[in-house]
Amino acid sequence: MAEKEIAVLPQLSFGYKDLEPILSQEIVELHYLKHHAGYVKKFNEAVVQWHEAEKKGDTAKLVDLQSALQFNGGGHLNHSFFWECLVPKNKGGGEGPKGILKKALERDFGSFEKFLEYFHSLANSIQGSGWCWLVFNKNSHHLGVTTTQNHGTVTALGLTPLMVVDIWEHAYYLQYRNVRSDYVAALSQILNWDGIEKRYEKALS
Ligand code: MN3
Repeated sequence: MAEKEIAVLPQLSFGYKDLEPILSQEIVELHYLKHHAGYVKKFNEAVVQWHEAEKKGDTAKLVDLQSALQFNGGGHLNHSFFWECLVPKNKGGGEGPKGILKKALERDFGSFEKFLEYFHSLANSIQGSGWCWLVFNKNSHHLGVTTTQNHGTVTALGLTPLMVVDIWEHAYYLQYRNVRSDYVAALSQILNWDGIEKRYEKALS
């Protein structure tokens, strides 16, 4: 065993029920306690195997472990970030950005509403499972919307993540069935724009 597990399931800043009616308690509980916790467990197991293979000098095993590390580690990081992007409706969820992020969204997308429209269209266009992101590009100094497949991360693409939405069926199927677009539209009502704006300010500094 490794001395200490590297990935740890983070505390949520809200209760399982607090995102209702947008996300049911059942969805949040399963998503957090089964799916996210599962990625944490499998990532930590892969790290232990990595250390064993390293000790043995087993190159083939090290190479084979790459995809488990990326998939489960990306799953853990992306879910941790997703939870941070959410806040209950009665605590400011969905209230759009007010300061410099509002101006930047207007500059890069025309308006906050047009940004949401574009974000929703890309989220709805993902084939299979993935994530839809609002990112900041430090080279161009512009905001962008991008998607990753499975548990791909945007840091791997050199982008700074500002906000993400989970577009795996497990994120919505129990409540929204096959109508992903309803889930994506409803989720806008619990996005934590205060936090997203703070992240943008930090990315600029
Ligand atoms: Mn998920």
